Amino acid sequence: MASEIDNPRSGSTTNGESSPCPPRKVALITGITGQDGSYLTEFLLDKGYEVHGLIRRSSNFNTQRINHIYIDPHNAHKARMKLHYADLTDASSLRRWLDTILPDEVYNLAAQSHVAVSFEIPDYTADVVATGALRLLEAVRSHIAATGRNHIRYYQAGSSEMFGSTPPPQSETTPFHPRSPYAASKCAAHWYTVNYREAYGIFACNGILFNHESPRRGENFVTRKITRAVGRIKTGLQSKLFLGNLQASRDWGFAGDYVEAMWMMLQQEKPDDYVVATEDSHTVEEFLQVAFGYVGLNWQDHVVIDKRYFRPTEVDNLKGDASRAKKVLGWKPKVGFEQLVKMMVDEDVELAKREKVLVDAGFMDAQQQP
Ligand code: NDP
Ligand code: GDR
Repeated sequence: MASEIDNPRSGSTTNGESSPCPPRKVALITGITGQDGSYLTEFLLDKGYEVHGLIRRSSNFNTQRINHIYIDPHNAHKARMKLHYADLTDASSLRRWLDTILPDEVYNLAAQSHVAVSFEIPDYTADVVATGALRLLEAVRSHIAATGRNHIRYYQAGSSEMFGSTPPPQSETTPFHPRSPYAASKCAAHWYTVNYREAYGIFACNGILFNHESPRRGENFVTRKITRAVGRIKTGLQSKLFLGNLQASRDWGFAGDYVEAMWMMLQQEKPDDYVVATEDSHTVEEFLQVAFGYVGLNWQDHVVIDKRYFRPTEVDNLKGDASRAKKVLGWKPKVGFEQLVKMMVDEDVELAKREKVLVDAGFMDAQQQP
């Protein structure tokens, strides 16, 4: 699915005709196949951008979240989203695509983003999340030095996990106290980004985003794990849901709202770092209550606590203070907690109904669970 690209700076439209319009803005996104990458791509395409995504090789297709906006590159005049093979662990690929694509904006969303998994594969997590960000920043720096394209802007996907055990409310001035290899790696990426801004004058921003969810959320994050289970229990495909710590609190927003904040940061006069959050926090147990209650189920009848899902060190309480983003960017979330949970449950009930058709027809094993 990865494509050869046209040169977006050729001064002509993608169908080869000359155009009096200024050239489209060009964005380069790492992590385009992830939850945020898919929403950001839709958002930027709507704004008229040409979007280039770096995808990594996998033995199965990993483009499910963006298939609906993919246009075969053989219809090059229609395709404004293009995909290229690269990897945050491969510095040469990053520099090569920067030199070829000539982006105006670079969004670094790629990560081994699962906190619990980062305890299992800490070395790899650091390589992708910390050193990967450094590789991309260095590629941007050397690209600017070689081409003089110093208008290029860089977004780093930072995380509320960096605050770790520091009590809420957490803002841009709250000290970091990371509680996992993932969070420590995000802290390193944060400071690399600050350093490249200060040392080389690169327009680089850290978005410190609190948890954001959607029907496209990976199925092993707690919100989606719960809403998938609600759908499957409701349709009779599953009866139990195994979870870990139900007392952790998170500031959960909608991913579609949060990608707009990423873009807004790069439209400012000066680069800066911003907390993006709803300023509203709920426990995992409260999420369970809303999700199960919405379809008339009692979560206590189905949830089983499994020690396997507890982490060596937990982040107990995250609740953001997004005053700077509200004041400077004019950003505010549109989707609240209950609306978010219901949106995810609605989609997962529909998904479970489709699964049931396959199970009933003998094409799928009902025991298969995320
Ligand atoms: P996902 O896990 O859904 O997506 C991660 C993306 O990174 C995928 O496209 C994945 O590719 C890609 N990726 C992983 N490893 C590599 C690699 N070595 N080289 C290139 N690409 C790679 O994450 P989200 O969309 O939820 O999050 C986006 C970013 O924001 C991440 O950096 C995450 O850490 C950060 N973040 C997320 C928050 C959230 O609540 N969602 C909150 C704060 C920060 P593949 O599809 O092949 O696996
Ligand atoms: P988080 O999200 O660690 O906040 O990181 P996750 O949904 O994995 O966990 C949230 C809380 O739920 C508790 N929990 C469980 N978590 C999972 N995954 N599975 C379970 O069965 C389970 N039971 C209880 C966890 O202990 C935790 O307290 C997400 C990721 O998107 C990061 O990349 C991002 O940086 C942060 O959000 C902000």
